Amino acid sequence: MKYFLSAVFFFSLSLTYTQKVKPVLPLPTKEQLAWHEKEFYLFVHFGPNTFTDKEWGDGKEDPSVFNPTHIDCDQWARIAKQAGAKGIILTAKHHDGFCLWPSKQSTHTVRESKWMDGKGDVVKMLAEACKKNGIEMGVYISPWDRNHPKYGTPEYNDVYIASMKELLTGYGKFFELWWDGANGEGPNGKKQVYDFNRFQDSALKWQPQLVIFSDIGPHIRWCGNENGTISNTNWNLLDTAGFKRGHGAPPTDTLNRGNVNGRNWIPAEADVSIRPGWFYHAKEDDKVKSPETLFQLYLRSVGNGGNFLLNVPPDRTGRFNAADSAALIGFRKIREAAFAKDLLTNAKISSNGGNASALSRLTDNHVETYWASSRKENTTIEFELPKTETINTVVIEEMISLGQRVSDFTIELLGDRGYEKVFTGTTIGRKKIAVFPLFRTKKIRLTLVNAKAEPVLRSVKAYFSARGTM
Ligand code: FUL
Repeated sequence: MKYFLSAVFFFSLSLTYTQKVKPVLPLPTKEQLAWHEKEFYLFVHFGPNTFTDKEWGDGKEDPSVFNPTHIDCDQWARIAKQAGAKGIILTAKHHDGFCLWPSKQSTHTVRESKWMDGKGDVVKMLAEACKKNGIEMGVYISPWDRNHPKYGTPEYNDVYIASMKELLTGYGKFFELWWDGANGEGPNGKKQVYDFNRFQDSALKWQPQLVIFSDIGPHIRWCGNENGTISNTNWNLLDTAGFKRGHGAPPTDTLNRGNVNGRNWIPAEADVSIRPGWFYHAKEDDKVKSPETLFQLYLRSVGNGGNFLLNVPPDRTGRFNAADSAALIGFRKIREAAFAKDLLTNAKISSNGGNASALSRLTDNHVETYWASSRKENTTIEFELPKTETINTVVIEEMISLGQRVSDFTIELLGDRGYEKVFTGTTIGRKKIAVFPLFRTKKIRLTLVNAKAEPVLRSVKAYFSARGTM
C-alpha cells in the first residue's frame, strides 16, 4: 500500500511537473539556455593599450611596451569568483592586432615582447586560473587588425581562421566567442571583407558548445549600447535576414528590444566598463563605478532578461586595481542583501488560470519546474504571505525553454484601500526584477495581462531590499 501510494504520489508529481505545454517558437538551444543561467561575467581588456594609455592601438606600437610587472591571472579569476561572476572573456586580440598568446600567424604578439623574455602566454595563464577557480572563459578575437600585413586581402580571412584555430584547439573549452562589428583599415590602408560564415563554421567545428556574440548573433546579440542597459521591453528574438554585422546591423533600438515576432532566438548581452575606458588608464582610478551603480546596471540588464558583461581592465602591473576589486565585492554584497530572503516561500497561491495543484511550482526553487496558465489573457495569480511584510522587489521568471510569451503584466499589492498597482511591465523572459517603493502588504497579485500564448512561469519571488530604484 505504501509503495502504491508513493507511486501515485510520484505519478501525480510528474503530471504537474510536466504540464502539457505547446512550445512557442523559436526556442533557445541548450547552449543558449546554459548561457542565460550565467547572468553575469567579466570582460578583461588588456594589451599594449594598457601601457600606451590608448583605447585603440594603431598596430605600430613596439611589442616591447607590453610588460606587466606582476601579472596575476589567478587574482582576476579569484576576484571574479568572489564577485559572483560566472566567467571571464579576454581580449585575446584587440584592434591593434597584438596577440596575448604566441600566435604563429603574427609577429605582433607576447613572443615579441620583453615580458617573460617572450615566453609568456596570457591566454594559457588565464585558462588555468579560470579552471582552478571554477569559472568559465571566453575570448574576444577582434576581426579588425591594424597590424597584419594581409589585412584587406582575401588571405586575411585564412589568417583569422588559423588564429582562431590556435585559440579554440589549444586552451580547452570556452563558453563564448566575442566579435565586435568594427571594420576599419589595415596597415595597407585597405578594408577587409570578412568571411563571417566561414569564421562561424570553423569556430563551431572546433568548439560546438560555443555561443557566438556579435551585434546580430548568431547566438547572442549586442544590446545596442555600451552603457550596460537593456530596455524594459526585451524580446529574446531577432530578425537577422538582410542585416550584416557592424554598419549593416539593425537600428540600435531594435537590438535593445529585440523583435516581438523575431524568427531567431538571439538574446541580448549588455556590455559596459567599470571605468570610462575599456583599457586601464591611471587617470581613471577615481572614476570606478560604485557598487550601487553596478547594482543598478545589473537591475537594468539581468533584471530585464539579458546578461551583464562587465569589463574590469587590469593595470600595468597585470592585476585588477584595488578600486575595481573593492567595487566588485561591494556589488556582490548588495546583490546578496537584496535577494537574501524570498518572502513567497510559504505563501498560499491561487489563480484563475487553472492547474491549482501545480501552483506551488512557482515557489519551489527548482529550475526545471514551472506552472502553465490555461488562459492567454488576464491570468491573475495571488500570493498570500503568512504575515504582513514590507516589500519592494518582485522577481519573475518565464520558462524560456518553452518560448518567450508574456507581453504585458502588472503587480498589485493589497493595502488599506484595496489593491494598488505598484508596477506595470511588458516582457518578462528569462528574468524580470521589478523594483517599486516600499509597501507593507500581505497579498500580492500578479496579472499576466497579455501574452503570445498561455504564459508559462518558472518562478515568482518577493523581497525587501533597502535599495531604491534608478
Ligand atoms: C568595441 C571596440 O571598438 C572597443 O575598443 C571595445 O573593445 C568594445 C568592447 O568593443 O567594438
